[in-house]
Formats: sequence, structure tokens, C-alpha cells
Amino acid sequence: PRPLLFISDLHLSAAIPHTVAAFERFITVTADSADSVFVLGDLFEYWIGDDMLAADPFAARIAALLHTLSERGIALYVMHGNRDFLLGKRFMKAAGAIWLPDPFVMTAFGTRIVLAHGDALCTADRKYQTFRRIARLRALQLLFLASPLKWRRALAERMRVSSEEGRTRPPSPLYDVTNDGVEALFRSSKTSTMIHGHTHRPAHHYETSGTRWVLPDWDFDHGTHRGGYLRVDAEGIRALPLD
Ligand code: OKV
Ligand code: MN
Repeated sequence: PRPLLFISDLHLSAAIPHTVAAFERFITVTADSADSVFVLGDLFEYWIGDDMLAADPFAARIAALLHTLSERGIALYVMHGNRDFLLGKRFMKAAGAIWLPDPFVMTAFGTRIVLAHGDALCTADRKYQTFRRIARLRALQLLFLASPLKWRRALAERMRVSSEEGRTRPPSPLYDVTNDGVEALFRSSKTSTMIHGHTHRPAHHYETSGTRWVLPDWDFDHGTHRGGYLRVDAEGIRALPLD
């Protein structure tokens, strides 16, 4: 049986062509022998509405690239991240994707696995959790989506700049998952295997209630070669670099 591949946190935009090229290679070459591809959030650097597909050639190009998966009989599942939680039905159709709620429990090769983006597990970051609760109100989303694309772009740009200003080196534990968040998800999902992204701290952890795999973020544009994916098959779960 063919493997399942998991990726997240590509943060794609036209400004990072080498990362886009690595993703193109992953979709056309690496994924060609897979059963399915799971994108666990933050495929895009930002997403301010599905009308981007008509207004932004880059967005349309990525959707068309993803659509080649379903054309080859490879299933594509897309979960929202903290940046692209406005990816909607029109995008899913253009990409040939099936939307997954966060969290989502699946069974792969006989093992129950809980999938999440990971931002909801960062419970120590109270400021972010407040933003998350507000920005996920459906009424507020509809109001935002009804405003001119130009305004939405301006707000996205301001938010991007201020979030980059707030970034710290070394990364603060405030922006990592908490033990409370992880244990609560193991308990509510009745699983002992978890896969998530978001924190940009790729690892395999043995927690109190199970095993936790953290996906890497991708960046081939800032003098770095970061990226990779998880492969799940009959042998188990394995972290792999890009070829
Ligand atoms: C998303 C983040 C930019 C982090 C706004 C309602 C409200 C949605 C929105 C606006 C911003 C998503 C949709 C974006 C996340 C950033 C920068 C940092 C840390 C509203 C619904 F409240 F304003 F009406 N947004 N965009 N960041 O540009 O994609 O998560 S975004
Ligand atoms: Mn994220």
C-alpha cells in the first residue's frame, strides 16, 4: 500500500521562489508514489479570501499545482493554519482538496492518529489565543471577507510587519506547545499518536500519554535549506528530508 505524506508551514508566497520550487518538486516527484498528501496548515504566508484566486496569479498557480495530485489519483487533504484559516470552498475546489477540521482523528495502517495545526496547543501565548478566538468568529470573518481586497491586503501587510517585529531570537517557550495543551488533545481524541506543525521545532517527542511528531517548516530562500515531511506507511512513521 502507498504511503501517506504530511507537510505544513510552507508559508508560500511569490517572494520565496526557491521554497516554491522545492514545493513544486515535492508535489510532482515525491508525492507521485503516495496514496495521499496531508497539508496541516500554513501552506500560504497569508490568505485573505478565495477571491485571491482571481486577483493573484501566484495563488492560482499553487491551486493548479495542487490540483495535479487528484488528477493523478492522489488524495489531498488541507487543514487551516493560523495564517491561512480563510482558505474556503472555492480554494478547496480549485486545488482538488478536501478540507480537514482542526483537530482531526484518522486511522492509518491500524493506528489512530490525531492531526492538528498546532497553534491551539500553544496555550501559554494568551495574546495569540485571544486573536485566534476573535478572528475565528464567523460573523467577523464574513465582514472581513466583504471588505475590498485592497483593504484586506493592507491589514494583512500591517499584521505581517508587526508579527515579524515581535519575533524573538532565540525562540521563546511562549511560542511552543504546552504540556497542558498536548495532554488535553491526547485525552479528548482518545489517541496516543499526534502529528502537528506550527512551532517550527521539528522533532519526535515521547510525552506522558503518547508520541508527538512535529513537522518542519520550509525555507529555501534565506540562505537556509529547511524543510521535509513525515511519511506514514505499514512500517510506521518516519521523518524525511526533501530529495
Ligand atoms: C493571519 C497572522 C496575518 C499570526 C481578520 C477577521 C478581523 C480574519 C482576519 C486578517 C489577517 C487573516 C485573516 C494573517 C495571521 C498574520 C500576521 C501574524 C501570528 C479579521 C477575520 F478581526 F480583522 F476582522 N484576518 N489575515 N499572524 O493576513 O492572513 O497568526 S492574514
Ligand atoms: Mn502556523
